[in-house]
Amino acid sequence: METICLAGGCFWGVEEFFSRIPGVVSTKVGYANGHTENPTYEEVCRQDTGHAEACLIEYDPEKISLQKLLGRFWSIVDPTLVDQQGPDKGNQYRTGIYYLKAADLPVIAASRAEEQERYEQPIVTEIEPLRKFWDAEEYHQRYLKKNPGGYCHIKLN
Ligand code: MHO
Repeated sequence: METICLAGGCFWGVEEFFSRIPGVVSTKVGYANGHTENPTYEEVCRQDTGHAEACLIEYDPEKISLQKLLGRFWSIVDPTLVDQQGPDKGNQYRTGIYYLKAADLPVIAASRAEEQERYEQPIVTEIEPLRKFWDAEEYHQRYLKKNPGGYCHIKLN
């Protein structure tokens, strides 16, 4: 199994979207690549923690490639927006692709270059190694399965 960490705005919708994709084995939401330890949701909302709301996605590369997963990712974000997705604004809602192994980087770079052709504005999606991932609180995990009809900034179907 392989893992990639994606930030695409509010992590409730991002997790629900990816959990429905065949080949995705498991998902988990959390706070990525900020500078504070053990962040809580409240801190990420109100303070300058540097963390992005993100989803850790474990997938079976024999069923879905990273390239295909990234294609799905681009379909649910506006990668030209700075610190915003949908109506949610703030640094925690920036878009990001955080990789766990360096070998993924060329695939990610190629995918971004291809996606850039669709936009006149530059893609600002952060592409970095995953330095830190703090699990979000249990009530955020699979939030939209627990709360069907809950807030979701992306189109799930
Ligand atoms: N606008 C949503 C965002 C939730 S998300 C987990 C809310 O304020 O509830 O960031």
